[in-house]
Amino acid sequence: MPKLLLLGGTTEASALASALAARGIDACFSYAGRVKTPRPQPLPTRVGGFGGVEGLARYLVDERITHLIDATHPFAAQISANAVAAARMAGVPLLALSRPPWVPQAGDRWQRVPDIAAALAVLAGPPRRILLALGRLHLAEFATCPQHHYVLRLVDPPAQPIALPDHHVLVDRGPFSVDGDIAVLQHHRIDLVVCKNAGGEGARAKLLAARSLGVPVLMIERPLLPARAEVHTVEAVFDWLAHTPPAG
Ligand code: 3Y8
Ligand code: NAP
Repeated sequence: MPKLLLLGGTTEASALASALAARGIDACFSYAGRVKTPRPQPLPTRVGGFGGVEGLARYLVDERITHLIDATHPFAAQISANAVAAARMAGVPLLALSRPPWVPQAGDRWQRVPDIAAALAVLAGPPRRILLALGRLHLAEFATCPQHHYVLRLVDPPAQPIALPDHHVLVDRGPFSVDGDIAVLQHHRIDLVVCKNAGGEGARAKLLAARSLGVPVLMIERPLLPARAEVHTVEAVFDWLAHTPPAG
């Protein structure tokens, strides 16, 4: 009998969790413990790191996991690299469930940069009004560009002072709506959206809102991940499960 470990934290992971629960497949859902109240899942759920590659490999063996599914976010590069190494160490088959990156459409005004450092170089110019839709983990790096007015969208209220002299915090969690994001851009007179190429639907609204208002977007492209088996749909995960014998 299969017993899955699902590394989650994305819209796609939640959709897969519902499908697994509906089919009565034995699976455990895993969160990193990044936010105060993560979305409840219809599967037994664990929260917190495993303790690096060795900790994850030990978990796979001790819990007799037969298949590992990495449905984390494309910018969660550390856990995804750990999953490749730990699955190999433990001899457990690994599949990534990911979403294709966004590509610019007609009407988009994107400037694409490879990483946050390159984004900061672009922001070295005169003051702007920026929707910084990167979450909490990388805010400190923007202190090198204090001249801008930043509208920060965070999942939880900030636990400590934010080192940006001119900012406004929006506490909200996605998935977001186009109308809602149009209202944010208009209300705050945003003239630049800075975001990650997350892909998927949960974070796309701000791109559609920017397109409709003609607001430029500074798009941070994804980090490189190690090679692994990868699909983009829940149905493809079930096909893989049907054709992948369990570990051991
Ligand atoms: C803890 C678990 C679901 C999953 C929903 C998706 C969509 C809504 C949009 C903006 C962009 C951002 C951020 C974002 C979105 C989904 C998805 C997605 C972006 C939750 C969640 C966890 C996290 C962690 C959080 C990060 C932050 C990133 C906010 C749950 C709500 C900016 C990424 O305060 C913090 O520490 C937040 C940290 C990692 C990135 C960062 O660097 O700060 N996500 N987000 C997961 C865990 O503990 O394992 O409560 O649902 C999940 C979701 N956030 O089932 O509906 O699928 O991507 N999350 C980005 O995409 O750019 C917001 O504001 O427009
Ligand atoms: P990360 O930098 O790749 O991972 C850092 C460490 O967090 C990992 O080494 C691991 O700790 C722990 N970890 C990460 N995801 C985990 C999970 N699902 N279950 C258990 N431990 C996990 O990850 P991140 O970018 O901080 O993202 C953390 C979570 O937020 C992930 O679940 C991701 O899907 C979700 N998320 C992230 C983003 C984003 O922009 N990064 C966006 C939306 C959702 P140990 O080494 O101790 O095992």
